Formats: sequence, structure tokens, C-alpha cells
Amino acid sequence: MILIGERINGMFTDVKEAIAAKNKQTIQELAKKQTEAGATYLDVNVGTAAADQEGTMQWLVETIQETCSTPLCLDSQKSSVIAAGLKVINAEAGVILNSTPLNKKTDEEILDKYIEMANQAGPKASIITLTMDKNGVPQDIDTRVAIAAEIVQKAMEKGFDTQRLFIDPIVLPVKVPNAQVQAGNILAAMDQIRYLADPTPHMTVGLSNVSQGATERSLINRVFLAMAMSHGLDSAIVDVLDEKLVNVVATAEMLMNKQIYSDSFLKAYVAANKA
Ligand code: THG
Repeated sequence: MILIGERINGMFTDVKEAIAAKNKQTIQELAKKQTEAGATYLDVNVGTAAADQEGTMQWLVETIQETCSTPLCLDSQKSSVIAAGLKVINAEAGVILNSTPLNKKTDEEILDKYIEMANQAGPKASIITLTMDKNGVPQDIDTRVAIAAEIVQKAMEKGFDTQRLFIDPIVLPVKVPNAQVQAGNILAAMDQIRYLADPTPHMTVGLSNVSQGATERSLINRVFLAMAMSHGLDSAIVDVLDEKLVNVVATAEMLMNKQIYSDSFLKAYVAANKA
């Protein structure tokens, strides 16, 4: 499982305050703690408070890389913010450009631009593409799969390895009225997306979206993660500091026969992830 640590996000009060005060320590500690806990990548999202989003992205990337060599997942809806991060990043061990829709009303060619940016960033640069197009976020299974198919087709046309592609079916909060059906729709869409190409594209989700505003947040996150893994999810943006969530990942992988069973399979998983 490719775990992307969600905590360096200006949506969280401590990160927002650290950005405003240019307090490196808070950011560097979150980078180290998430790496220790098993993060494969660290998500980096400036949030909405900072006036200079591009400059803030660069400050976050530089601050993290002073203490930590875990690859980064640059998270912004604005390509200029991703581009700013890429200018200062060390992407030798990989980087994820998070994220782009297939196309937009204002920019039909947006995915092509992300493919170009990823290619410039190096052979290990990947892209998260949302199953979203100029008509917005689809609510049904078939439209999600159809958009995913177009994404895969475009990548193949451009010679972009499908293993550098992460498809995100967009998780919505289960608490939002009428959104409860979406969790099941996402699982059904993933059942088809996983067979769109060989080798299969990665699939990822912003897991904590599902429980936003709900009680029992961590329980909802953990259960949905286990369910999604059994439908082919191989990556997720998660709270890796939730130890029980990481234990769910290890257990699901063991039950799916991806990790060998031993009585110490939980410890073995974290140790293997750190190596
Ligand atoms: N897909 C992709 N990228 C994403 C998302 C996605 N990036 C952002 C987000 N969604 C994933 N990351 C988070 C991070 C935090 C929360 C949810 C998703 C979260 N935050 C608390 C809240 O809103 O209640 C903040 C709590 C606090 O202030 O302390 O839930 O879907 N590709």
C-alpha cells in the first residue's frame, strides 16, 4: 500500500499557524513523525489562508527537505502552485502531482499539461487524476469509469506509463445529504477501473474526506479503507499517525495474501515500510 501522509495541510490549525509564523519546527516534526509511522509520500497542501500560495508551497517543500528525504505529493488545485513546488523539489526518489481532472471548461488540455510537468520532473514523477471533467464530479458509477477510461487512454497516447498514474474516484463525506450511496459507487467504479490497463493504474483516495463532519471518524476511515483495499485500492492519502489505521492496512494486506502471515505481522509491516 502506498500511504500518503495527509497532515502537512494548511487545513489543519497547527500547520496553518506554522505557515503564518514561518515556524519550520512544526512542519519538520510532522514530516519526521509521518515518515516514522510508515508514510511512503508526504502530502503538501498550503491550504487557503496563505496569500502567496506559490511561495508557501516552495517554503514547505524546502522546509521538509531540510530534514527528511521522503518523497512529496504536491497537493493543489492550481497548476501554478504545483509548478512552483517542482522548481525547488528534489524529485529523484519520486514526486506526485496531486491533482488534475481530465479536462476543465476553461482548459480542455489540463491533463496534457500535467503529463508534461511530470515528464519534466523526472522518470519517477506520477500524477493523481480525479475522475472529474468539465461537467464536474460524477455521482454515478458509469461516468466515473468512463472518465477513468479517457484518462488512461490519454496517458497511453502520450506514452505516459500507466504505473505513473493514480486514479482518484473522489470520496465525498458520507454525512452529506444524499452522498451516502457514493461510498458504494466508488467501490463499484474501482472494480472496473482496475482492469482498464495492464499494468493497472494505481488507485488512490483522500480517505479522511469520507468521515468529514461525522462522529466516529477514525472508525469510518478504517473500515472504508479495508473495504476499498479489497476492491483494488493500492494507495491512499491518510492520517498515518493513526496507528490503528496503519494496522488495518497491514491486516488487510495480510488477509489478501500480499504480506506473509507471521505472528508479528503488524510489526513486520511497519518495519518493512521503513526500510
Ligand atoms: N483527493 C486527492 N487529494 C486530496 C483529497 C482527495 N487532498 C486533500 C484531501 N482530499 C485529503 N486530505 C485531507 C486532510 C484532512 C482532512 C480531510 C482530508 C480533514 N481535516 C479536518 C476536517 O476537515 O475536519 C481538519 C481537522 C483540524 O482542523 O484539525 O478531515 O480527496 N487527490
